[in-house]
Amino acid sequence: MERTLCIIKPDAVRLNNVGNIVAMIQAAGFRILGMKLTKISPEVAGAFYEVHKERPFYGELVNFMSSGAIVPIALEKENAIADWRALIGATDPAEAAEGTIRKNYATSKGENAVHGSDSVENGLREVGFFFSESELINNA
Ligand code: 3AN
Repeated sequence: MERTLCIIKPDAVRLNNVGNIVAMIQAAGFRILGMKLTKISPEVAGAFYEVHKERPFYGELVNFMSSGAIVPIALEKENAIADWRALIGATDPAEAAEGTIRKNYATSKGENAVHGSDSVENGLREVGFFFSESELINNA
């Protein structure tokens, strides 16, 4: 079993797409271990995206991710990392395949509806960033 962190980003929350995205998550067979509606400060967003600190879009990304409510969701599934990235689609919604979350709900490369962890190691680390182990429901 692998874990990945989904974050429903402020654009998708503002457009009332939380329910639609959760429905796609559940239809694809992911188990939801934890889910919360929250808002993060620029400092917390900056810490979460620390790996992108040198990228030109870092400031924009931090501003966007702290601009409104987000919904972090801890997901578990066999092959969760690759399967979640396949379900969310390409970073740029213009390149995302039909039937993917970003194709359906993302507006641009920066405001692209959802986050997904990029490795098994980062999946565990990122789930831990938003959830303590005692908050996760492991026996549903
Ligand atoms: P992904 O989210 O598909 O793993 P990454 O890891 O390349 O993509 O980028 C992390 C986040 O940074 C993206 N989800 C997106 O919000 C933002 N981002 C990536 N590329 C750009 C860009 N060219 N302009 C603005 N924001 C970007």
